[in-house]
Amino acid sequence: MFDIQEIRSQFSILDREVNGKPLVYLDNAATSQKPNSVLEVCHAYYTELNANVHRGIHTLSQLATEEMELSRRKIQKFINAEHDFEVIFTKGTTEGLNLIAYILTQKLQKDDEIIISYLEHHSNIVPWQMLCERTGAKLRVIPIDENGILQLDYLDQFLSEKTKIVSVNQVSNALGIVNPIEEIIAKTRKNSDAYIVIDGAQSAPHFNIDVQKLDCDFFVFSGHKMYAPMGTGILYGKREILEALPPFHGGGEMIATCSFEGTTYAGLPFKYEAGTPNVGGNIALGAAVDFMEKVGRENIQNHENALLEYAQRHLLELEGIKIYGEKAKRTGVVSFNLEGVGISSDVGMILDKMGIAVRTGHHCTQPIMNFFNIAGTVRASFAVYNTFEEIDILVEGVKKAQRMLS
Ligand code: C6P
Repeated sequence: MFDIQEIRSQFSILDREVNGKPLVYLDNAATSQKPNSVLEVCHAYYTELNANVHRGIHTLSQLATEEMELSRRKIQKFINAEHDFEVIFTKGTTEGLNLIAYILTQKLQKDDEIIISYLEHHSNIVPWQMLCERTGAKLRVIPIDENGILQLDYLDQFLSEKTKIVSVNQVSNALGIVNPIEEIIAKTRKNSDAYIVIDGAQSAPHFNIDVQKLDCDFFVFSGHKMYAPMGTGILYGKREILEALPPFHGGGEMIATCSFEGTTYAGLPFKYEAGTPNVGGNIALGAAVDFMEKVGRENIQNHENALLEYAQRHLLELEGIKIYGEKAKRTGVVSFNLEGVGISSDVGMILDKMGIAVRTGHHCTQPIMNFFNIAGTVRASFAVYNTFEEIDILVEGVKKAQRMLS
């Protein structure tokens, strides 16, 4: 049973007002709100359990370690990883992608190639550009058509023995387009030995993820976009790949032995978890997974798809609105501009006065904006607690913005 009011009652923040109006939170692709169960786990951690992990013989340290490792196993199940030690705690997607780009440095030579797509977030562009600078490798970019759909013919052309990395997102944050990663992975496996990296920042909050079925080498996502605290994230990597690659950060917990003559490294996952982790956050990420499993990921996806369909249908009833990626398969996001309104933030400010939170601007995807020859869009993005009434309020807000700005 999917009871939206019961779900909303678990998010205290949804009761607040903004600018004298009930909050309508439609900026979930930037970060989702957190259910009380997650907040309670954070509070309980700091009031009852706080200790460093994997270091102490004392009771609190042991309990905190057990809780964090339990959370790792929940996430292992959540993405269907084969082993819990393939699940590495990070600060988020950005850190995960930078980590991968760093540890693959030795695997690339001058004129090797890295394939990404036009739909990538800057986090899945810049680390690869930096890797190219370090190694002399080249970046190749799968283009999009006017609907924002990836032109996979180009992938066929690009793939060769020079291809060392293919890194794409499963869902575009700017447009909500769902990319055919199964097809991309199949083509890549068939035509190259490249490492396959999936940016799951915008898919993990919405979809069932099965990294074994996908057969990707790496899969990264952020906890804060899926009901967990900020500063949490996951890097999944295949065992044999992570075991063979060098560490990222050096420091405490990632060593087996350390002396001035040299250091040997710990096994997985610790080799990639140098320093004190975000213990409370990592435990709370497990609670966020519990929340999603309890609601049911299929229920989440069905509800969000219904919201998207409803929002798109009603927004398109307005004159002078352009929805980017309108004809593409999408999830969770509607990204648009109003005719004659050059600055998306003007719309965002009017909506904010009505208590509606959306994101405006380039969404850290300037290449997409350049492709459409725009400075930015208004982006409404959905989570499980959003309602059809909230979409009605959004549509009214957009109408008001049209009246005020045209
Ligand atoms: N997108 C948005 O408003 P971090 O910031 O590390 O948690 O995630 C980076 C990131 C990487 N890839 C994709 C597809 C993303 O959407 C994001 C974050 C937010 O769209 C903040 S810019």
